[in-house]
Amino acid sequence: MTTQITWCPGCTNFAILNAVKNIIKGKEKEFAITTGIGCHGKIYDYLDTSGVYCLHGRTLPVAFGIKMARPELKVMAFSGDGDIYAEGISHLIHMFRYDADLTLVVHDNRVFSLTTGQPTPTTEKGFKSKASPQGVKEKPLNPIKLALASGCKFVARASTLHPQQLQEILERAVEHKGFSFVEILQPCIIFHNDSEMIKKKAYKIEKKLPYKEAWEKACEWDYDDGGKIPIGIFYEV
Ligand SMILES: Cc1ncc(C[n+]2csc(CCOP(=O)(O)OP(=O)(O)O)c2C)c(N)n1
Ligand code: SF4
Repeated sequence: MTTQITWCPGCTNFAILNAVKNIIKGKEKEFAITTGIGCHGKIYDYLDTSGVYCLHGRTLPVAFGIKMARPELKVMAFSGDGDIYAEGISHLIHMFRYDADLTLVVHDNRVFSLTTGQPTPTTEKGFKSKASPQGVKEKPLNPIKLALASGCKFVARASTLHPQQLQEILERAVEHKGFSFVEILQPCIIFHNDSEMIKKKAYKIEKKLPYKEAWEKACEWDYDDGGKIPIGIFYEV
């Protein structure tokens, strides 16, 4: 049973919800989902599938447990950037190594949105908020580089501003045998609206890349100023 939607009107999470709905439509019983805690986690309430609404940062170990117990299910884990790159980072690195057959979907809005906009590991330097009044001092984490360096065999970046491509990437990720990692740029229109910057800088990855070129592409944009933003599948083996 689905519940009343409490995302802000116009929230870019709707693009992810629509893509996932299209993918699982008519096959709801073949899927199980897990989520972290945050705005992203509400996707659990809006999909008609079985699953677990997990503790903050723990979407992956629970998804892994479901996959071990019910290997015939397609398992999708949802997370926010705060959820997986801060609280859940150790699970993520080990999941890259374990290569369990499940898909991680990261709604990366580059802030902790549900708790009103504190910076996360992917927030750019200089970002001011109630929790960082003098601006963020640290260089952001580049999750694409982390995935490639950790041996992940399906590494992709999508964007809610490119919904058709987003759905295609998610479809490929779900079909992939092994762990698939989809980092989605999902601007929070209330606390971190970088939609214009993404629109201006995004371009599509057109061809399959060998590892070295995937790494070079991942380095083009380090979640800070400068650089074009490649969107697509960086690496797939
Ligand atoms: C262990 C723990 N620490 C902190 C919180 C408070 N908390 C709830 S939601 C949230 C922010 C989630 O941010 P993110 O994962 O980026 O998801 P978003 O809301 O941006 O989708 C935090 C810090 C919590 N629920 N549990
Ligand atoms: S706070 Fe941001 S991410 Fe959360 S529902 Fe509103 S627009 Fe969406």
